[in-house]
Formats: sequence, C-alpha cells, structure tokens
Amino acid sequence: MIVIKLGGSVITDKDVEKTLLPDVLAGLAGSIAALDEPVAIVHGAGSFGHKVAKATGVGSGPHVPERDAAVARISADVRELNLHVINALADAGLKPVSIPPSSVCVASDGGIKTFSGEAAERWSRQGMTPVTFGDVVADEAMGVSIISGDQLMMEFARSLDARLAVFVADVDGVFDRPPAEEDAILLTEVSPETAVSFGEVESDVTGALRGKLEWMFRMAEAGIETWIVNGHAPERLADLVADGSTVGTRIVSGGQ
Ligand code: IP8
Repeated sequence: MIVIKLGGSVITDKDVEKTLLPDVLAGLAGSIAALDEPVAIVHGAGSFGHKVAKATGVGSGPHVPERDAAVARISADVRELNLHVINALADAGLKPVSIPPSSVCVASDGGIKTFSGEAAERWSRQGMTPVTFGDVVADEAMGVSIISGDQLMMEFARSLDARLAVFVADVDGVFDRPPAEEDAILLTEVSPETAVSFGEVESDVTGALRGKLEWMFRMAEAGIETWIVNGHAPERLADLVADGSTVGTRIVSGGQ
C-alpha cells in the first residue's frame, strides 16, 4: 500500500483563486493508475482553500461566528477540488471514493484528535481507492480547525498499513537553500538534523515546507519509507515505486 499526497501547489495554480491545473492532475492520475500496487490519495487545498482561509483567519485561533460563512465557503471549495481529483482518478481507470475529513475527523487545538480510518480501510480492502484532503474540521477546543493533507497522510498510512508515503510537490525535493537561489543543491536525504536554509518564504495557513517536514519526519519515525518527488516529472513516482529510489528527497527520522 502506498499513500500519495498530491500537493495543492502541484494540482492548482496557488496564485489564482480556485484554479485547477487539469493537465498536471490528469498526468499524475495516469501515473498513479499505472502503479502495480494499491494506493490511497490525499490532496492539498491549493487555491481552493488557502486564500479564503488566510484572508478570513479561519483556523488561526478560537472560532468566532463571524467566520461561519468563510468556513462554509472553504468546505465547499475543497469539496469542489476533491471532485476534480476524484474525476481525474476515475478517468485514469482507478476506483476512487471520497473520505471527507469533516465527516471522519475531530480536531483538538489545531491537531487531529480522532480520525476514523475504518471506512478507508474497508473501501481499500474492496479494491477501491480512498481519497481524502486538507479540510475544515470541527475542533473541540477552538471550534474549527484547518487540518492539512500532511497530517492526514499519517492517519491514512496508519489505517491502511502503508509501506511507502510519497509527497508530490512542485519542486524536485528539499534543497539546501531556497530552490530559486543560485547553486541550490537537491538533498537526496533529509533528517531533523540536516541543516536546511528555508529563506524568507510566505507561509500557507498550514505552514510552508518547514512545517510540512515535521509531519514527514513523524512518518519516517513511524517506520514508513517517506519521499518528496516532483509532480511535474510523474515518471519519478513510477521509478520510486518500482526501484525504491528516484530523483527526489528521502525523509529519514532523527539519528538514522
Ligand atoms: O493544502 C489545507 O490543506 P493542505 C486545507 O494540505 C485548507 O495544507 C482547507 C486550507
């Protein structure tokens, strides 16, 4: 079993509200459908969630009723993106089923408190492909939280007993300094001890790469082989699954 996160910055244009990149999504769906192993998919929100969340402050502190409409907007927008992903996967020959976090998950103080993996597990056992996504979730302490696809990767991997977790990004992996900088070097392995200069980056509501890496380290810590690969070179996903290695960054836990 492989869990794959399609980053929101790969499948959407993050700068233009609610803009899908259909060709990129279709290419990735085709590569995933061609894999010789069961998969489960998580996707980020990209421009179908982050812009409204940032502009309205949803998830950034205790919920206030003035933000109810924004919560509903984000919920609807991420569902819309989810439908695009489900359709692309189905068109590629997979049998996807949506598992919305707002229905199977409760948060506490911004983190997942409970996640029911039973539906995903049963669907998967029946040969279907569970698909979940970054979403707004009821939070027992804050009222509402935004749960990122990165957090959900861990829940899916645990529930489905995944051997491999792949984070599909819009860059080749983790670089020793911001990838746009001259002479930036792709790191083939990253652990919590690796020195990485992240530079001054504008953060998403769920944190930039630095925050996302925390979730990846937790997965590596749990014994799951964890990688970041570039979604604009979808053949790398196939190479990784077939050969155990590709152009990208392998995430290792501390002390390894
Ligand atoms: O794109 C964020 O999920 P991510 C979810 O995986 C929302 O960080 C609703 C902004």
